[in-house]
Amino acid sequence: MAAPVFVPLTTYREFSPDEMKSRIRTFRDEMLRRRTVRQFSNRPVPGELIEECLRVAGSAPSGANLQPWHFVVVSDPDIKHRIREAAEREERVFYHSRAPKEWLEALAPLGTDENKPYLETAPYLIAVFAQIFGVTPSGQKVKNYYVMESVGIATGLLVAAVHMAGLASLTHTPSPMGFLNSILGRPAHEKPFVLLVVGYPAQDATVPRISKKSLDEFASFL
Ligand code: IYR
Repeated sequence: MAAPVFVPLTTYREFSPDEMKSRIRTFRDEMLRRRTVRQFSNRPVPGELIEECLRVAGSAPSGANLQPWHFVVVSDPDIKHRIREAAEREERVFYHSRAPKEWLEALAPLGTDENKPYLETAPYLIAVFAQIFGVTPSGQKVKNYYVMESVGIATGLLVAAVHMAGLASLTHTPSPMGFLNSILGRPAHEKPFVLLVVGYPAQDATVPRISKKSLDEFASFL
Protein backbone atom coordinates (compact mmCIF):
# COMPACT_ATOMS: atom_id res chain seq x y z
CA MET A 1 0.00 0.00 0.00
CA ALA A 2 1.49 3.38 -1.02
CA ALA A 3 1.88 5.82 1.90
CA PRO A 4 0.61 9.34 1.13
CA VAL A 5 3.17 12.08 0.56
CA PHE A 6 1.97 15.58 1.41
CA VAL A 7 3.43 18.83 0.08
CA PRO A 8 2.43 22.42 0.93
CA LEU A 9 -0.50 23.87 -1.04
CA THR A 10 1.35 26.56 -3.00
CA THR A 11 -0.98 27.01 -5.98
CA TYR A 12 -4.01 28.42 -4.14
CA ARG A 13 -4.60 32.15 -4.70
CA GLU A 14 -6.87 34.18 -2.46
CA PHE A 15 -8.66 37.26 -3.88
CA SER A 16 -10.36 40.16 -2.18
CA PRO A 17 -14.16 39.86 -1.99
CA ASP A 18 -14.46 42.46 -4.81
CA GLU A 19 -12.02 40.57 -6.99
CA MET A 20 -13.85 37.32 -6.27
CA LYS A 21 -17.12 38.83 -7.45
CA SER A 22 -15.61 40.39 -10.50
CA ARG A 23 -13.73 37.22 -11.50
CA ILE A 24 -16.73 34.94 -11.24
CA ARG A 25 -18.99 37.40 -13.04
CA THR A 26 -16.52 37.67 -15.87
CA PHE A 27 -16.38 33.89 -16.10
CA ARG A 28 -20.17 33.62 -15.83
CA ASP A 29 -20.72 36.12 -18.65
CA GLU A 30 -18.13 34.34 -20.76
CA MET A 31 -19.71 30.91 -20.22
CA LEU A 32 -23.25 32.16 -20.77
CA ARG A 33 -22.18 33.26 -24.26
CA ARG A 34 -21.32 29.66 -25.12
CA ARG A 35 -23.64 28.05 -27.62
CA THR A 36 -23.58 24.56 -29.00
CA VAL A 37 -23.02 24.93 -32.73
CA ARG A 38 -23.98 22.57 -35.56
CA GLN A 39 -22.61 24.54 -38.52
CA PHE A 40 -18.85 24.68 -38.64
CA SER A 41 -16.31 26.42 -40.85
CA ASN A 42 -13.46 24.38 -42.32
CA ARG A 43 -11.09 27.18 -41.27
CA PRO A 44 -7.97 25.60 -39.78
CA VAL A 45 -7.40 25.74 -36.02
CA PRO A 46 -3.86 25.55 -34.60
CA GLY A 47 -3.31 22.08 -33.15
CA GLU A 48 -1.56 23.68 -30.20
CA LEU A 49 -4.87 25.23 -29.07
CA ILE A 50 -6.45 21.78 -28.96
CA GLU A 51 -3.54 20.48 -26.92
CA GLU A 52 -3.95 23.30 -24.41
CA CYS A 53 -7.68 22.58 -24.14
CA LEU A 54 -6.91 18.92 -23.48
CA ARG A 55 -4.45 19.91 -20.75
CA VAL A 56 -7.35 21.72 -19.06
CA ALA A 57 -9.53 18.58 -19.39
CA GLY A 58 -6.70 16.47 -17.96
CA SER A 59 -6.64 18.65 -14.83
CA ALA A 60 -10.08 17.35 -13.79
CA PRO A 61 -10.56 15.66 -10.44
CA SER A 62 -11.22 11.92 -10.77
CA GLY A 63 -11.99 8.87 -8.65
CA ALA A 64 -8.82 7.96 -6.72
CA ASN A 65 -7.04 10.31 -9.16
CA LEU A 66 -6.94 7.44 -11.68
CA GLN A 67 -7.83 9.78 -14.57
CA PRO A 68 -9.89 7.15 -16.39
CA TRP A 69 -10.10 8.94 -19.75
CA HIS A 70 -8.52 8.89 -23.15
CA PHE A 71 -8.96 11.56 -25.82
CA VAL A 72 -8.43 10.85 -29.52
CA VAL A 73 -7.98 14.00 -31.61
CA VAL A 74 -8.99 13.42 -35.20
CA SER A 75 -8.03 15.83 -37.99
CA ASP A 76 -7.38 13.26 -40.76
CA PRO A 77 -10.04 13.74 -43.48
CA ASP A 78 -10.31 9.99 -44.22
CA ILE A 79 -10.94 9.12 -40.59
CA LYS A 80 -13.44 11.98 -40.25
CA HIS A 81 -15.22 10.64 -43.35
CA ARG A 82 -15.44 7.15 -41.88
CA ILE A 83 -16.77 8.54 -38.60
CA ARG A 84 -19.40 10.58 -40.44
CA GLU A 85 -20.54 7.56 -42.48
CA ALA A 86 -20.82 5.36 -39.38
CA ALA A 87 -22.53 8.06 -37.29
CA GLU A 88 -25.06 8.86 -40.01
CA ARG A 89 -25.81 5.15 -40.42
CA GLU A 90 -26.69 4.92 -36.70
CA GLU A 91 -28.57 8.21 -36.69
CA ARG A 92 -30.74 7.18 -39.67
CA VAL A 93 -31.92 4.18 -37.65
CA PHE A 94 -32.35 6.39 -34.57
CA TYR A 95 -34.46 9.07 -36.23
CA HIS A 96 -36.52 6.69 -38.40
CA SER A 97 -37.16 3.73 -36.11
CA ARG A 98 -35.27 3.44 -32.82
CA ALA A 99 -36.13 6.77 -31.16
CA PRO A 100 -39.40 6.79 -29.21
CA LYS A 101 -41.83 9.55 -30.18
CA GLU A 102 -41.27 11.28 -26.84
CA TRP A 103 -37.52 11.53 -27.51
CA LEU A 104 -38.08 12.97 -30.98
CA GLU A 105 -40.48 15.51 -29.46
CA ALA A 106 -37.85 16.56 -26.89
CA LEU A 107 -35.32 17.03 -29.70
CA ALA A 108 -37.67 18.92 -32.03
CA PRO A 109 -36.72 22.44 -30.76
CA LEU A 110 -33.07 21.71 -31.65
CA GLY A 111 -33.86 20.91 -35.28
CA THR A 112 -31.45 17.98 -35.40
CA ASP A 113 -31.63 15.17 -37.94
CA GLU A 114 -29.53 12.28 -39.22
CA ASN A 115 -27.30 14.46 -41.43
CA LYS A 116 -23.98 15.23 -39.79
CA PRO A 117 -21.88 17.10 -42.38
CA TYR A 118 -20.00 18.92 -39.60
CA LEU A 119 -18.25 15.63 -38.78
CA GLU A 120 -16.23 16.30 -41.93
CA THR A 121 -16.31 20.11 -42.11
CA ALA A 122 -14.97 20.88 -38.63
CA PRO A 123 -11.18 20.71 -38.37
CA TYR A 124 -11.20 18.58 -35.22
CA LEU A 125 -13.22 15.77 -33.73
CA ILE A 126 -12.23 14.86 -30.18
CA ALA A 127 -13.44 11.39 -29.20
CA VAL A 128 -13.63 11.06 -25.43
CA PHE A 129 -13.31 7.53 -24.08
CA ALA A 130 -14.09 6.36 -20.54
CA GLN A 131 -11.70 3.68 -19.31
CA ILE A 132 -13.98 1.22 -17.55
CA PHE A 133 -10.81 -0.27 -16.10
CA GLY A 134 -7.15 0.65 -16.46
CA VAL A 135 -4.31 -1.52 -17.72
CA THR A 136 -0.75 -1.32 -16.35
CA PRO A 137 2.23 -1.40 -18.73
CA SER A 138 2.59 -5.11 -17.84
CA GLY A 139 -1.00 -5.76 -18.90
CA GLN A 140 -2.62 -6.03 -15.44
CA LYS A 141 -6.19 -4.81 -15.01
CA VAL A 142 -6.65 -1.92 -12.55
CA LYS A 143 -10.09 -1.06 -11.19
CA ASN A 144 -11.27 2.51 -11.85
CA TYR A 145 -13.80 4.34 -9.68
CA TYR A 146 -16.58 6.84 -10.51
CA VAL A 147 -15.59 6.57 -14.15
CA MET A 148 -18.60 8.34 -15.70
CA GLU A 149 -18.53 11.12 -13.10
CA SER A 150 -14.80 11.65 -13.69
CA VAL A 151 -15.03 11.64 -17.48
CA GLY A 152 -18.11 13.90 -17.31
CA ILE A 153 -16.17 16.47 -15.28
CA ALA A 154 -13.17 16.29 -17.64
CA THR A 155 -15.47 16.72 -20.64
CA GLY A 156 -17.15 19.72 -19.00
CA LEU A 157 -13.77 21.34 -18.50
CA LEU A 158 -12.92 20.57 -22.13
CA VAL A 159 -16.12 22.22 -23.38
CA ALA A 160 -15.34 25.29 -21.24
CA ALA A 161 -11.71 25.38 -22.42
CA VAL A 162 -12.70 25.18 -26.09
CA HIS A 163 -15.08 28.09 -25.55
CA MET A 164 -12.47 30.12 -23.66
CA ALA A 165 -10.06 29.51 -26.56
CA GLY A 166 -12.55 31.24 -28.85
CA LEU A 167 -13.75 28.11 -30.61
CA ALA A 168 -17.16 26.49 -30.87
CA SER A 169 -18.09 22.91 -30.05
CA LEU A 170 -20.85 20.38 -30.36
CA THR A 171 -21.20 17.57 -27.85
CA HIS A 172 -22.28 14.82 -30.21
CA THR A 173 -23.43 11.43 -28.95
CA PRO A 174 -24.29 9.18 -31.87
CA SER A 175 -25.90 6.15 -30.33
CA PRO A 176 -24.61 3.50 -30.19
CA MET A 177 -21.04 4.77 -30.57
CA GLY A 178 -19.19 1.44 -30.63
CA PHE A 179 -17.96 2.20 -34.14
CA LEU A 180 -15.54 4.72 -32.62
CA ASN A 181 -13.56 1.88 -31.02
CA SER A 182 -13.01 0.12 -34.34
CA ILE A 183 -12.35 3.25 -36.42
CA LEU A 184 -10.01 4.76 -33.83
CA GLY A 185 -8.38 1.51 -32.71
CA ARG A 186 -9.29 1.80 -29.04
CA PRO A 187 -9.57 -1.29 -26.82
CA ALA A 188 -12.92 -2.75 -25.75
CA HIS A 189 -12.51 -1.64 -22.12
CA GLU A 190 -12.70 2.00 -23.28
CA LYS A 191 -16.30 3.11 -23.73
CA PRO A 192 -16.97 6.05 -26.08
CA PHE A 193 -18.37 8.86 -23.93
CA VAL A 194 -18.86 11.74 -26.34
CA LEU A 195 -17.60 12.96 -29.69
CA LEU A 196 -16.75 16.65 -29.39
CA VAL A 197 -16.79 18.54 -32.69
CA VAL A 198 -14.48 21.57 -32.51
CA GLY A 199 -13.76 24.48 -34.81
CA TYR A 200 -14.81 27.97 -35.82
CA PRO A 201 -18.55 28.33 -36.36
CA ALA A 202 -19.62 28.80 -39.99
CA GLN A 203 -19.99 32.51 -40.82
CA ASP A 204 -23.73 32.10 -41.32
CA ALA A 205 -24.20 29.72 -38.38
CA THR A 206 -27.57 29.83 -36.66
CA VAL A 207 -28.54 28.35 -33.31
CA PRO A 208 -31.94 27.36 -31.97
CA ARG A 209 -33.73 29.94 -29.83
CA ILE A 210 -33.64 28.11 -26.51
CA SER A 211 -33.08 29.29 -22.97
CA LYS A 212 -31.35 28.07 -19.85
CA LYS A 213 -33.23 27.52 -16.60
CA SER A 214 -32.94 30.38 -14.12
CA LEU A 215 -31.03 29.84 -10.89
CA ASP A 216 -34.15 29.46 -8.76
CA GLU A 217 -35.38 26.74 -11.12
CA PHE A 218 -32.28 24.60 -10.81
CA ALA A 219 -30.88 25.32 -7.33
CA SER A 220 -32.22 25.37 -3.80
CA PHE A 221 -30.56 26.95 -0.81
CA LEU A 222 -31.33 25.51 2.61
N1 IYR B 1 -27.69 11.56 -31.28
C1 IYR B 1 -28.69 12.20 -32.11
C2 IYR B 1 -29.88 12.64 -31.33
C3 IYR B 1 -29.68 13.65 -30.28
C4 IYR B 1 -29.94 13.30 -28.98
C5 IYR B 1 -29.85 14.25 -27.99
I1 IYR B 1 -30.36 13.73 -26.10
C6 IYR B 1 -29.48 15.58 -28.30
O1 IYR B 1 -29.38 16.53 -27.29
C7 IYR B 1 -29.24 15.93 -29.60
C8 IYR B 1 -29.32 14.95 -30.60
C9 IYR B 1 -28.06 13.35 -32.91
O2 IYR B 1 -26.92 13.71 -32.66
O3 IYR B 1 -28.70 13.89 -33.80
